[in-house]
Amino acid sequence: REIAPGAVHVPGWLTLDEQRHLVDACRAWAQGPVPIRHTVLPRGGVMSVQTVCVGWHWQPYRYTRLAHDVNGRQVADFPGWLADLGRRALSDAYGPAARAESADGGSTTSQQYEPAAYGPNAYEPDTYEPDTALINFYDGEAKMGMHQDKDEKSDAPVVSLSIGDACLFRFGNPETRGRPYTDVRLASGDLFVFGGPSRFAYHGVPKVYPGTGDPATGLTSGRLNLTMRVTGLR
Ligand code: MD5
Ligand code: FE
Repeated sequence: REIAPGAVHVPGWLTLDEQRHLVDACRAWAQGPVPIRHTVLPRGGVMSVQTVCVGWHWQPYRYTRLAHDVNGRQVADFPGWLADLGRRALSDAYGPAARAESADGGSTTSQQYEPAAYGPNAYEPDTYEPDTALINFYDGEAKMGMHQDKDEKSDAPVVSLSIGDACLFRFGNPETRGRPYTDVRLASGDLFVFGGPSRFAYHGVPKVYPGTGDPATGLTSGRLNLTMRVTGLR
């Protein structure tokens, strides 16, 4: 499950109920106050992915309170329940049990674990205060090229939740857009946390696998990805 130091994949982390709740919330955010849209990049390119933001609005390549590039309105507030979910995600991915597990090969008897390894916030689930979420919707053809997420002025971890169709997720390295990288299939309900040395790694989504989602989530086609971040802004 630890793909690289600080990069932890937890398959099937969300229950079906939690996935349904997130789909409902994302559907509401997609309607407004700032509707979901294909982001237009500064050089005129249009992203195939559709994005809606909560807390802070991401307009490439900065965060603002108002969506100047869409309708000028303020995005929805970042809800407390979502921050709680983010803290639970960090604690499950990085917490004592997870650390004991990776340290002693899965035995739960070990109570010895390394304290926070990768800087302030990284492995301190209780103090994690995400203030923005980017919600990406991928139809069957959408993809995301290899990039780094470096518009946040914080090195706190990013929590990523996937719902709906599975995808091919390409986890690279912090140095180059190219190899070496590790390909991981992300399915509905999966959690991925990127912290420590993996926080600024290149990554992308080369393809979505249409028809692989469970309609019981409430999403009948496409892939939803919600990432929580700390902008470091105020
Ligand atoms: C997605 N979203 O599946 C991905 C999941 C984005 C984006 O890439 O920028 O909206 S987030 C994956 C991620 C975030 C932060 C750091 C790293 C990966 N990483 O270091 O690999 O729609
Ligand atoms: Fe990204």
